[in-house]
Amino acid sequence: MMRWMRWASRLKRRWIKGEDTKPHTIPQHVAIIMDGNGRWATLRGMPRIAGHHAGMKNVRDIALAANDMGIHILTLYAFSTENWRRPKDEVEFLMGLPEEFLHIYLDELAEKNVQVRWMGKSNGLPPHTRRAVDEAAEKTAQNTGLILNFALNYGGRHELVQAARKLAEKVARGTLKSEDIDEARFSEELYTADLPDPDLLIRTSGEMRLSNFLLWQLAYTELIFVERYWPDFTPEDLKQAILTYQTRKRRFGAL
Ligand code: V0D
Repeated sequence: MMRWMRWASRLKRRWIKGEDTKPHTIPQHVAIIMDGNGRWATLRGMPRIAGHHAGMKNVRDIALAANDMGIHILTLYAFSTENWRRPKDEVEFLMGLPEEFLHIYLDELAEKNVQVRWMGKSNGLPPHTRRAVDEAAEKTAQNTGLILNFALNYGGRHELVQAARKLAEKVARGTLKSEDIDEARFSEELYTADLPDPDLLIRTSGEMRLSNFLLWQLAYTELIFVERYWPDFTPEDLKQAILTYQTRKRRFGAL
C-alpha cells in the first residue's frame, strides 16, 4: 500500500474545465497492448511495417495526451520476447523504431517533463537500439511528469523466472531467508519494483488475451479491450477507456 502512495504527490493532476472524466479517479498507471498495426496496414494495401510506423507516431500522441490528463505512468508493450519469431526484415525494422521515435520526439517529450524508461530482457536487443533507449532514459531521468515506460524484449514469464532466480541466489548465498519471501519481497525483483501496479490495461484491435504481458502486475487491473487498431486509437478513445474504468470503479464502490 505504501509503495504507490509515493506517486500520489508526484505530479499535479491538471484538470481541464468541462472535461467529463473525474480527476480524483484518473488511473495513475495505464498499460497498453498496442495491437493491430500490421492489420491496419494490410487493410490499406500497405506493407506491415507501414502500420508499425503509423503506430510509432501514435505513441507520441497518446503519451502527450496521457501526460496532459495527469496519468503518472504509461507502460507500452512495444516488443515481446515472442516477437523475435517474426520475419527478419520486420524485426529489423521494429528495432529501428526506438531510435527514429526518439530522434523525432524526445526533445518535445523532455520539454514536457516526460521521463522515458524501458524494461525488459537486456540481452538480445541490438546494441544500437539499447544505446538509444538507455540514452533517452538517462537524459530524462530527472523529469517529474509522465513516466513513459516501454516494455521492450519483455516477457511476463521470463520476468517471473528471473525474479525467482535472483531470490534463489540470495537464499543460496545466505543473504535472504526463504521464509522472508512474500509478495512484497517478490515484487521487488520485478522490472516494476518502483512502480505501482497498473490500474487499467487497454488492448487494441479486439484481441482478448494478455499475451505474456505483466502477468504479476495485472492481478487486480481493470481490463478494457477496444476494437480500434492501434494507429487509429485516439486521445478521445483513451478518454473513453478512462470513463469506462471510472464507471466500473463506481459500480465496485456501490457493492
Ligand atoms: C511497433 C506500435 C515506439 C507497436 C508502436 C522495438 C509496434 C510502434 C517505440 C519506442 C514500436 C520504444 C522505446 C523507446 C522509444 C520508442 C517502439 C518498438 C516498436 C519495438 F525508448 N514505437 N515502437 N518500439 N512500434
